Order: sequence, then C-alpha cells, then structure tokens
Amino acid sequence: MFQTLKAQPADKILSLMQAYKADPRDAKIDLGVGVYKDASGNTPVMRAVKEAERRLVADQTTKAYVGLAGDPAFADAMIDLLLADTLPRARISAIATPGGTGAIRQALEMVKLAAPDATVWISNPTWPNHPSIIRFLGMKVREYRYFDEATRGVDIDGMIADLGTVAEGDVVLLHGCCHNPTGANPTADQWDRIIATLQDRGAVPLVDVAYQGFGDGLEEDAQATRKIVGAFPNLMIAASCSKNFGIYRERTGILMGIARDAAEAQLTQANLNFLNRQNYSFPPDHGARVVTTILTDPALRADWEAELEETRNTMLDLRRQLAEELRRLSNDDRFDFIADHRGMFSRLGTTEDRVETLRADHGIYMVSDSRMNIAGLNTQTVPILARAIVDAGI
Ligand code: PLP
Ligand code: TYF
Repeated sequence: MFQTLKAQPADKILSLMQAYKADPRDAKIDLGVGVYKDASGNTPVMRAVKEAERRLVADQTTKAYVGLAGDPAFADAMIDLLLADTLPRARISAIATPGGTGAIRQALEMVKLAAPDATVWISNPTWPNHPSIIRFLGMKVREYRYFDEATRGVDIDGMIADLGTVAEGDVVLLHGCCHNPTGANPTADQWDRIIATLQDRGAVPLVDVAYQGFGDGLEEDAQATRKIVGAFPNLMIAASCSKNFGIYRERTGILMGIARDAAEAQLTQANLNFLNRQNYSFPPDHGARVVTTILTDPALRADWEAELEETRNTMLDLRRQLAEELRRLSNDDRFDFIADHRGMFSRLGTTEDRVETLRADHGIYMVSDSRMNIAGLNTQTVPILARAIVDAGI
C-alpha cells in the first residue's frame, strides 16, 4: 500500500525551524516559527497556567470522557473572552478542538457539510495551512488581495474590489487580528467597508483568531470579530489558545458557529458534535481546563492578563526599537511600518534571495516570504538585525 504514496510538500515554517536548529553558529537569530520568546529566548509557561495546572493535579478526581463538544464551561469562558455580550448565547454553538488548526479544519468540514460547492476565499498572503487544508479537503479556493507591497499596509482598495466579486454563500476567511504573515491589519473604518462589502455579497465569514491579546490588547483585538459577529446571520470563528495562553503543545482551540436563532443553533451544535465524533471523538481537555480555570478565577485571570500585557508590550517595544534603528541606519523612514504592524509578525517585503543572504551571511532566520517573528528579537539583537537589513540592501 505505502509504495503508492507520493512525497508531500513540507511546511516551510517548520522546515526553517529544523534548519535553525542544525546551524552550528552561536550568533544565529531565530525569527522563524511563531512562538513567543522572552529576552533570553525561552518560551515560558505563564504563571497563571502553572498555577491552574497545580490546582488541576491536586483537585481533579477523574479523567473520564467529557462530552463531544468538550467542557461547556470552556465554551462559555471563551465566548465571553472573545465575544463578550455581542450576541445572545442561544445563537452560539461551539466545540473544543485540538488547537486553532483543529478549529479551522472543523470549520472547513462544516462548510463541506452545509455548502459543498462554496468557494473559500483567503487573503493573499495567508497562513500556509489555510490553503493547504482547503485543498486537501478538495474544496474550491480563491485569493483576495490583502497586502500592499509598497506601503506594507493593507491594500484596502484591492481587497474590497476582490471581495466585491464573492458569490452568495461563499466563505471568506478573515484574520480577526494580528494578520499572519504580514502584521498589517485593517483599521476600524476599513473593517466597516469589508463588512459592508461581504454583507452586500451574502458571504459567510470564517474568522481566524489566533493572537487575541498580542496586538493592541484583549478587548481591542476582539473588536473586529465582534463587529463581524453582529453583522451576519451565519458565520464561524476559529480561535486558538496556543499563543495567548502559551499552551502551544496542549492543542487548545475552539470553533464557534453563529446561527440565526436558537433552533438553528441546536442543529449547528449537533453537526459540530458530529464532526468532532467523526474525526477524534472527544477533543483534548487538559489545555481547555487550564484556560477555563484561569478565565473563571478573578485572581488567576488578572495575573494572566498582566503577563499577557507584558508579552504584548515587549513585542511593541521591539517593533519601535527596530523601526528606530532602521531609520537611523538608513536615514529613511521606509521601515516605519514595522512599528505600525501588530502581533508577532511583520513582513519585511523583500526577495527570497535577500532573505537567504540574511541567513547565509548573518545567521538570521526568517521565513522565505520575509516574515519575521518580532518576539525572536531582544535589545541586543535588534541593532544586529537592523545593520544586516541595511547591508543586504533591503
Ligand atoms: N491561525 C493562524 C493564523 C495561526 O498563525 C495559527 C498558528 O499558530 C493558528 C491558526 C493555529 O494555531 P494552533 O493550531 O497552534 O492553535
Ligand atoms: O505561523 C506560525 O509560525 C505559527 C505556528 O504548520 C505554526 O502559526 C506554523 C506552522 C504550522 C503550525 C503552526
């Protein structure tokens, strides 16, 4: 059987992780995979997570199966975190999933169940797993313009023009905040235009929220999603707890479905449960329980929010430092976009050759499309990177 298998394309981000590990140079800098790192390069377990895990180990009396949708308290806590009171709870269905990736996968499988002929629209560029999973499921996919190569901001006119051609019932995948890989995000006014266009076309949004709290703050980063949620009868939201709780390997995520009314929500919930059962029966529970413990305990929640805020501000400071250093060295403000971008990433906007020069000559690893993980920097490496960027003629 296996002799018929074909080689599969590697994930360029994960391949880069391997290449970085194999590089013997001491002075190498890892700006590749999207994992938060502190100034000494560690990805810490957050304090509130440690404490929640301590409590779970001490107090948990069973590891028996939970329901197909996962713990309902996890869904309630996550709906509250992301949507607050935007919608009546009765319109919202939800399943816990293995990470945000699991939520995206289940969302796409829901589209296959409900509207198998729908085209899924993705931003150009987007997180490579989006098109990869869509194609693997045999679904139709199209791209909408997103990134303005000249300004390194959102190409809002191109985006609106392309979304204006979406067919009724097509699914449009949007990054709710902190766009991966560009770091460029629509303004509030631009979101209004995007929403109006999609409403006009009768599109169904699928919002991917993997970085709530990494951009402008927990509430701020939820604003676009809340606006979208209030504007469409049907949509889905795939949220990840990997980054904002730092529980990458626990595989904790959630898929929310928004229905027109309570009856439709019940049907949606039953289909979500069905999909969990088809794919893995019960979703992972440990990370979800950690998240619920934190979000429902005021002291733990406050500590988590404080540590997340430190994390966010560290990345913002690094952005400002890098933009300033580049302005100083190049005598030009063309890199100021780095300070305007939000989230973990900024797309530098240069050629693969120059990205390769940075790797070969300076041991600086970024994704070939020139996406850098800002959290891979520290105050010592910012000037080294800035000098290398200017020397490489970027
Ligand atoms: N969506 C985007 C845009 C991402 O960058 C990621 C990666 O972290 C995810 C979803 C899903 O992450 P995970 O499956 O690790 O929760
Ligand atoms: O974009 C990133 O770097 C993160 C982590 O297959 C990631 O989202 C990268 C590749 C992948 C899964 C997660």
